[in-house]
Amino acid sequence: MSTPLPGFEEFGEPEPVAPGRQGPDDAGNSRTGPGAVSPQEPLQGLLHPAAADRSQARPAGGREIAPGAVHVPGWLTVAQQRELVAACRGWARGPAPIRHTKLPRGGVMSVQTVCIGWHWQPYAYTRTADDVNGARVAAFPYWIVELGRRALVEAYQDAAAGDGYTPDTALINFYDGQAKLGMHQDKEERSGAPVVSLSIGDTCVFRFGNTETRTKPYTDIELASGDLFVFGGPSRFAYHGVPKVRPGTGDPASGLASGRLNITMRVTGLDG
Ligand code: MD3
Ligand code: FE
Repeated sequence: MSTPLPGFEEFGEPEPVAPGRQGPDDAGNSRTGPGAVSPQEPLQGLLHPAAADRSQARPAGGREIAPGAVHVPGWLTVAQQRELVAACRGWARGPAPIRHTKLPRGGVMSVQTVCIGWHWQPYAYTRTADDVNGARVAAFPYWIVELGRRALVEAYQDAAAGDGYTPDTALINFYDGQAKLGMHQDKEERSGAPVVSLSIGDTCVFRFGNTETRTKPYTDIELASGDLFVFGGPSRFAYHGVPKVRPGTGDPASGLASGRLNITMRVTGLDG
């Protein structure tokens, strides 16, 4: 008998139906079969620029924490958060299910991760999830590329900032109330293109360090549901981590009853 992954029970729970929706299959997607809500098109298209209703969102532009590192609180509307949560639930089910990543020296990460586009396993990207079930990873949908470009335009307040930005992988991290992520650099990508991070659910303490050491100096920032963070330029290779999640701080209207979801899109610089 298999033991459910801690935290996955809540993450895998079907979200309540939003007011005004007929039901979970109003876009023709089954939420129970393989690949359910793993949409090449988001359910209601709210993540497409043309369809996005920004009236509930914070005005664009954010705070520059360090050169190239920009935090935009409240960037995603609640409706967009729900749509992203639904898509992430689909990817969490497969083709390679979400898991606690095993580290080469025998450790296991408290965070649970599922990847799209490319599969990340410490410390390399592959097209198949060899440390999970060997399945080929889910395709990276174009609507996420568009979302990433719009994130750069709005964070950097530069209409051209998204030009030529074509992320090809995303790591989707789920944190239960106890999960943490130690200070690390992301350097498996052979590209200095920015990383776009989206947070949903419980607030966390995000620790943004420096490029030289995994210790001080660092800046602690709270990342809440709907927040965008872009890491470009010299910040791209800075050490960072998540020392703490604040359980119970998220609004279930995001689609997540508990825990924290973080989506980071990246350019691997790999082909094939
Ligand atoms: C700065 N994730 O997946 S997002 C990761 O909240 C990761 O799950 C954290 O660190 C999370 O690797 C932090 C912010 C983030 C992500 C990637 C970065 C910041 C980054 C890569 C380079 C520099
Ligand atoms: Fe990271």
